[in-house]
Order: sequence, then structure tokens, then C-alpha cells
Amino acid sequence: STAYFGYKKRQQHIWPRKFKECGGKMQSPIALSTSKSIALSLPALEMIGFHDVLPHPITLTNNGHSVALNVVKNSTHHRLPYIFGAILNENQQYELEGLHFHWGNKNNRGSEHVLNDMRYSMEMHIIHRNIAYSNMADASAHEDGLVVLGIFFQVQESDNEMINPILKHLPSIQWINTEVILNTSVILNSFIPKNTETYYTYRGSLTTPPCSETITWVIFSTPVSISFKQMTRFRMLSNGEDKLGDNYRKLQNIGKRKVYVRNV
Ligand code: B30
Ligand code: ZN
Repeated sequence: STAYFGYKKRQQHIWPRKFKECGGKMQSPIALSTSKSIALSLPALEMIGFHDVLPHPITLTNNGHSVALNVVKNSTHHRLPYIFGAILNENQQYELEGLHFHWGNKNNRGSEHVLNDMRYSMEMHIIHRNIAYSNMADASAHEDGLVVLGIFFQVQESDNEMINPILKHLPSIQWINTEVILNTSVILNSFIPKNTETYYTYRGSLTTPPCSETITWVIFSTPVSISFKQMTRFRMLSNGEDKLGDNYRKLQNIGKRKVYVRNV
């Protein structure tokens, strides 16, 4: 069930009234900076199946706070992409759940995390669930339950052809609570930077209610590109009362947490 929450300043401010964890001490997003991070020679993040075509059907949904791509579960014929390594516990695998976007109505805003004072135009989140837990609800209740990969998008002159399989379906889901089944093949590797060797990692939360503090964040420092024209496709979507966009949460306190940057 989708509880309403808004992104305007006065709306974000009251998230903790209905959702206690949104007022916690391990919230996301945060400002990342090279100089305030602990540089470690961490293992690479192992990403398996990112070059494979995702099993059908894949849906793309306008849920009023984002555009979400979701994959089928419990398919016996296909293994979904999964990740392990980095600061994740040994022998724990995290399987793809879906992905979604946070973006701005102007190019100078939109990403949730900020990297060395740079707020990018968009941030994609690829959600992975620890296979020890059978669903999102169960995983959200455990501290080792979820890993979200963060990918920044930076506006450049030329189109990023790799994201067209998603973009071309956005006009079909202009309205809130509409969904389309993708007729294109989707390959995760098309959406991520070529360089995944440098990443920031820390322990945080879902950036939307219920703000569960069970996320291991892995944010790649290399952005991918998108053109202004391609960004306008996202900005044409509706959230029911307004343009969908500026759907990023304000920065949260790092507090006592440690942020690591992989130093290769
Ligand atoms: S994020 O990556 O930290 N922005 C959820 C997953 C990832 C993030 C935020 C939230 C999540 O699973 N939320 C609960 C389920 N959602 C489904 C959804 O697709 O997005 C239902 C809901 O609100 O109540 Cu929205
Ligand atoms: Zn997100």
C-alpha cells in the first residue's frame, strides 16, 4: 500500500511523524566527499549477470514519486543479476529487485547524494535484496537486507543511446499509477558507468518512507551521460497534481558513521 509522501520542504520535514525511522541517525542521502572519506583498498564489487538480457516481463511504473523498473521473481529458468564483495559479508549474495530514478526539474539538481559538492541532474538506484530473505519487506527489516547501487547522470551534449530502451516508454506512463510492459530487451550494464572501480560505500537508509536503516549504499563516482532532451522526457511525467520531478530527499547528517572510498 502506497502511503502518500511529498518532496516539498515542508512535506519532507514531517516524514518522521508517520514514519519514525525517517528521523533516525543512519539516514540517506548524505554528502560524499573524497577528503572526509576513509580510503581503503576494498575488494571490487562483483557484479554477475549485468551483461545478460533481463528475463521478461519487465514493467516500468509511474508510482507518483518515481519511475520504477521491476523484474519478475521466482523464475526457475533465469537467474537474476546479483552482486557480492566490497564491504558486504562473505558468502552473502544480493539479487536484483529493480531500479528507479530521482531527478530535478532543472539540470543543476536531481541527485540525492552529493559528491564533492556536486549535485548531479539525476541519480539511478539499483536495488538488490539479500537472497537470505525472501522479499523486500523481510529484507527491509534486517540490517544486512539490502544493497542499493547509486549511479549519477550528468547532462551532456549528446544523447546516451543506451538508456533509450527505457526512455521510449516514458510517454506511455505519463500519468500516476500507470504501468507499461517493456517490449525491449533490458541489459543492466547499459545503464552503469564503464568504470565501476571507484565507489563510495556506507551504511544508511531507504531515501523514502519508511526510511528503513538497512541499506548498504554503493555509489559509483563516475557519472554516466544524458542529454537535455532526454532529461525532458522524465520531466514530462505527472505525479497527479504536478510535474513529477525534484523527487530527491534533502541531505541527512552523517553523524558517527564512516564513509569509505575504494582506493584501487
Ligand atoms: S531508495 O533506493 O533508497 N530510494 C524502496 C526501495 C528503494 C528506495 C526507497 C524505497 C522501497 O522498496 N520502498 C517500499 C516499496 N515501495 C515500492 C516502490 O517501488 O517505490 C512502495 C511504496 O512507496 O510504498 Cu514507493
Ligand atoms: Zn531511490
